[in-house]
Amino acid sequence: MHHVTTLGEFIVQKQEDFPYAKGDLTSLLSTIRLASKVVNREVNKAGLVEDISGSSGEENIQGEDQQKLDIYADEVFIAAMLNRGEVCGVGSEENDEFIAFDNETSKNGRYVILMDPLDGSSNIDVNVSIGTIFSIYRRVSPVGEKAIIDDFLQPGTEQIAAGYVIYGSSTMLVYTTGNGVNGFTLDPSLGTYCLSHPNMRFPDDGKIYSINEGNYIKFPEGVKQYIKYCQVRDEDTNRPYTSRYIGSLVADYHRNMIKGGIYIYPTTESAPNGKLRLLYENNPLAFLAEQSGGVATDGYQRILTIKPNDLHQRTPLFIGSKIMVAKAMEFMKEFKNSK
Ligand code: AHM
Ligand code: MG
Repeated sequence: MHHVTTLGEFIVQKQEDFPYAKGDLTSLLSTIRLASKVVNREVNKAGLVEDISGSSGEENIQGEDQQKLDIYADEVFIAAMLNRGEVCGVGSEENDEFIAFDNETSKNGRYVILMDPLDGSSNIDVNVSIGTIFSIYRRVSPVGEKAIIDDFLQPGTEQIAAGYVIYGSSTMLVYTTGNGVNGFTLDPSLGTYCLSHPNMRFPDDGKIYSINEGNYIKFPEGVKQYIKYCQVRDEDTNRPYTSRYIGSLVADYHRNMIKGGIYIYPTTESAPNGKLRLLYENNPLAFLAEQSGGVATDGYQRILTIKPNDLHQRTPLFIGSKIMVAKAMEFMKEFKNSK
């Protein structure tokens, strides 16, 4: 049998690279690994078991329908964090306020985590890929006390680690601690994540553009012009490009990071800040993109330097291969003042 590096081994090896670190980030990554397997088990049963599919009948703070699996995943991750004590608080797309853990072990946790426990959840009931996205920061409040809002409202440049789990045709966990991006595929027969995609690199250029073109008439002029550019034939630049849109950010991002491409969720007339959330979706994916050689902006500026002022803040997202994002930003600049 050839040697396979498991995620557990890999996390420990990386800990050995930082002999003076206390090891709690290592344990936190192990907590995420474990919780993701629990969620994966339920995701794989969607369609078979009545009580996990479909709408819960509740709405989140953004007025969006919550699926039963959204809530289940949220509870699993929060319970895992609470029980293991590495983090002092959790901010989740599914909860109006952040949760500050109130037990002694957690109050001594040095990290906070922000997450979208189940992204792309409208795809659950139709057996299309969905994901979990997470982002880890060092707290700014004193260790030993309860977490405060400032622990969560840090710019993305302060992230210590970020990643996602994609529940796709196979389940993968992809993460960075600021030293490149590595991907692990879950071997379902062993229940173990194995290093399958070491040192993932975003191709500098690509042929795929991903955007919900149903919203076309509501897009800013720069985006409309960029879409036209993608569709025009030009052999030198490999156009026309291919349009691919799953509607699960994690899955669209993952494909583009492997094949080369751009994902855009711009502002629209009805969503003046776009749809996606800075803290739960855009920052973690921006960190992964930059760590793999890609780029992430809001159309004009780097996502990671935006200073958040609200837990559920939204920003537009232009993320992907650097040549493609640069071109889209040229159009945004050129047509900035067009109606
Ligand atoms: P969610 O967090 O409520 O699942 O919403 C985020 C999802 C992304 O995964 C996806 O890229 C986007 O919403 C799709 O939105 P739209 O249907 O407007 O294209
Ligand atoms: Mg989401």
